[in-house]
Amino acid sequence: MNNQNHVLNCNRRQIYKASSQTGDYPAQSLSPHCIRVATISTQAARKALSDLHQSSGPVFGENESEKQTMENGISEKDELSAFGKARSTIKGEPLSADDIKKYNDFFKASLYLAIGMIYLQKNPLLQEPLSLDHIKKRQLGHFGSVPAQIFTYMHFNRMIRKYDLDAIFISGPGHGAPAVISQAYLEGTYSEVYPEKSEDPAGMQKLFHKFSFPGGTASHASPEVPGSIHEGGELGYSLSHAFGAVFDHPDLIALTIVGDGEAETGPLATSWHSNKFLNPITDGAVLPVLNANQFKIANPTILSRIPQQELESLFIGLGWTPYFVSGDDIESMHQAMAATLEHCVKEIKGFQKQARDSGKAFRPRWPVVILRTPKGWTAPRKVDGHFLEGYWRAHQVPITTAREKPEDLKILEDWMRSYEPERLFGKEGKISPELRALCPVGNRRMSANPIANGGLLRKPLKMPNFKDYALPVEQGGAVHAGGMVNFAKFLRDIMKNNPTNFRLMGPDETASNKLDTVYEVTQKVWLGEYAEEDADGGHLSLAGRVMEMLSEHQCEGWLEGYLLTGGHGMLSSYEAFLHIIDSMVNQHAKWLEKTRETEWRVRIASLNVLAASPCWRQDHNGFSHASPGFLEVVANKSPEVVRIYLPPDGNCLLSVMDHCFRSTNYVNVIVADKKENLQYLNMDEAVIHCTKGIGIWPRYSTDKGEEPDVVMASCGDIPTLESLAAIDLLLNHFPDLKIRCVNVVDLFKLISNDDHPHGLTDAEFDSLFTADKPVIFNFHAYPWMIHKLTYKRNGSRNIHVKGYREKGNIDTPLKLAIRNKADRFSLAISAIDHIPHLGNKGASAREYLKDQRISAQNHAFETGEDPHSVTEWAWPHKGSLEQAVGRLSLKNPA
Ligand SMILES: Cc1ncc(C[n+]2csc(CCOP(=O)(O)OP(=O)(O)O)c2C)c(N)n1
Ligand SMILES: [Mg+2]
Repeated sequence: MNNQNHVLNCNRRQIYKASSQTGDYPAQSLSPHCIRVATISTQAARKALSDLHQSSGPVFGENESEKQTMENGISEKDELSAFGKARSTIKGEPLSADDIKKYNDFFKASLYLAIGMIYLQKNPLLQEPLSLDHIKKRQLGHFGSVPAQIFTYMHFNRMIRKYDLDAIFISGPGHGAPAVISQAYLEGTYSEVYPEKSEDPAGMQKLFHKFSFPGGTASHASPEVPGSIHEGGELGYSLSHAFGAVFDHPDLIALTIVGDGEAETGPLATSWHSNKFLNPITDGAVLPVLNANQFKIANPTILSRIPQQELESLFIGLGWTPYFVSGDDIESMHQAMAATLEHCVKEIKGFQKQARDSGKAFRPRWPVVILRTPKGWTAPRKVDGHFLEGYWRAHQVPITTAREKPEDLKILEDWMRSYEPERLFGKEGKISPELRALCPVGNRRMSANPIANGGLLRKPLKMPNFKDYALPVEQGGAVHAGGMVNFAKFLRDIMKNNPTNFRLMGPDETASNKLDTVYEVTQKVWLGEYAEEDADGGHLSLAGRVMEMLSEHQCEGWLEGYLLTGGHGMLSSYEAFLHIIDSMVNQHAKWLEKTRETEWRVRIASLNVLAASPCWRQDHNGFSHASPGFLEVVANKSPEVVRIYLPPDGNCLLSVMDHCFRSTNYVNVIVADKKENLQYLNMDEAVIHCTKGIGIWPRYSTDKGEEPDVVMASCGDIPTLESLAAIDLLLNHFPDLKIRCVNVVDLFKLISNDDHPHGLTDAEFDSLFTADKPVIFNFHAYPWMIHKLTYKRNGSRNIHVKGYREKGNIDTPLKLAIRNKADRFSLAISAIDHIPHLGNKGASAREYLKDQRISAQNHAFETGEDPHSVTEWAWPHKGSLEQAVGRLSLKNPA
């Protein structure tokens, strides 16, 4: 029987046995051709599933008395237990008795530090009997997640040393920060970065005291934690960050703890599919360790309460090879974990070698470890008659009554002493050189890996000159062009110039957002199966710089991970569905804000989010696709890290994007329509306008050197169009009106300079908007946002904002604007209403404009289109001043 047939005829369990016994890895014995490998793997998975169906036994808890004994002699119920001697898919005892002793000591030392961080403010080595004075008044932190994270981290250190691996650690349940901090401390990195937390009793006391304490360290794997790129405060993004980190870092392994609670979140649940986007030649690998510690804050977790075979099948279905390690017996668990991680590392290396030697990328069934350990492993099993270890009560501070009950203080002390701090740290408060030797050295320490301080690796992009892509605009307001299609050429050349450090993410919308010109230089990475039709414009490839998965979460998470490890990129998405990642962008902005206070963190490339397909052009999709509220979420973040740009036309879009791609440590949100629109500024004018961020447009103004009667302001491409059309309407009726046209590109120009570094001073603001004249402001998003930004300004009461008011359906563009009172007629009417001296003189014009508005609506209802006069509207050929003078002379011939 040849190797392929052998694999075809095995079920999963047999494959494990064969591979663990022979040290052979299934993929190495398979054809290197990717499609063939995928087919074989699929068949193996189908076989496993059909075995499962035939053997469907009782569901856990359904039939407790009837203990079903399985192939391995373990009952199904026992298999789900986190207790007992180690049970593992991979057998083997790679550790000597001496190794085990050392690993056990290291485990205890790290656990002691973790529990010390939660409780102690004095007596760090328990050299004195524990008293209330030694315990923090307010104990904060989480223990439940800690032991398994420490256990995994330290066992992977053995792999790093043995195979000289380049690795980082991602803590999915980041609330287990005591795990990563204690490891960084034991590796020496923590004291190098924070010298006051030295490796001696005084430094240890500071480490403990300042953990989760005002002015101290966060209780999550926040930016202050060396080696972290993932805070894990908001659960769900560990795997997508991990994948983002390994893209284009072919030697990197991201060891990633996934909480079994975290695994229930939408983003995490779908992130397992990231394996279909990872190229084993050019990318590194992610080794996920699902910590099935059985509980969340106060509930069991789903994945720990389904039969093991079901869980195994789930992972097979997701394209992974699951390896179980279950139990709490420390000695056997050390052996099982050591053997399993070694097997996984060899498997990863084997797959990579196969792909790299052959030059043929394929999708291996990457390994995943499912680590079933008790939550709060090594804590007392019961306190005050309640379960602690192995139950959700271990989630946060495990014993909360130590200050109130002397007997509980004693339990705490006994528990802490069980980790033997005096023996392991000695009087000097430092672990022995033998224990330290378990850690890698220098940058191989996961806490010191420069990749986790991505700014160190970031190289500025090789940027083409954006002016070379200028749209010719000889006559402002008269030329129609596709600004987005044009920007795509610039983007294409950025991607061409930067083939290994720029990625474009999109939830199936790159083409829809008119960015598909990039496919001239790169394709969409796709490690799934291929079909005949894909050759017909599918743009799929085993290697490509565009990443499309219909999950805004994955696109955003990948991009964040990529930026945090030195890359550059952009996410384009329909504006409305950016709300799906409100929370992720929120968290990333918080991360950036914190890194500003973390001096050793080097600035990373900005997160560029292009909100395309905006609310004003949703003629075919309708109401569901019109939601411009993402801007508000972003605007609430720290002003130091967020920027919002609304370029009014194609040349401004180029100028803005050039700026964003060069910037660092920001979240840049850029809003731009993808359709053909009027162009207003030539490239030189656009550069000046975008540099200022806000300005008067003289070509569309009639107030030169005089007090304006009204300021017609706009922000956003479509709102600018309607505002200019409104100016034209007004001048048709009132040729001698002094109108000032102001356009805003950089939204934060509006806010006070006390509140945002881009904000105008009051004097600057007044000189543009006046302190006393009416301002009719047409805004892209919800109108209240402009009121919020300008409420402190002198003339704030005179600012009348139009914008998206949550009205819509299948509308023509003008009809949609009318519904929201942001159309040219409504804007002109509003101007008439607010210009005091027009008074009754405005009545006939007002009536005329109302009539026009009704006719335009009727036209839309009857024909499904806007009137020609609207769709073909262009700014009259002369500048507005000359135009007005011309109209005046027609009205009053000399
Ligand atoms: C998205 C999100 N929802 C809710 C929470 C609140 N929360 C913090 S920890 C936790 C339970 C986590 O359980 P698990 O992932 O199993 O981690 P463990 O502590 O067991 O390692 C929850 C619900 C959160 N941090 N993030
Ligand atoms: Mg859990």
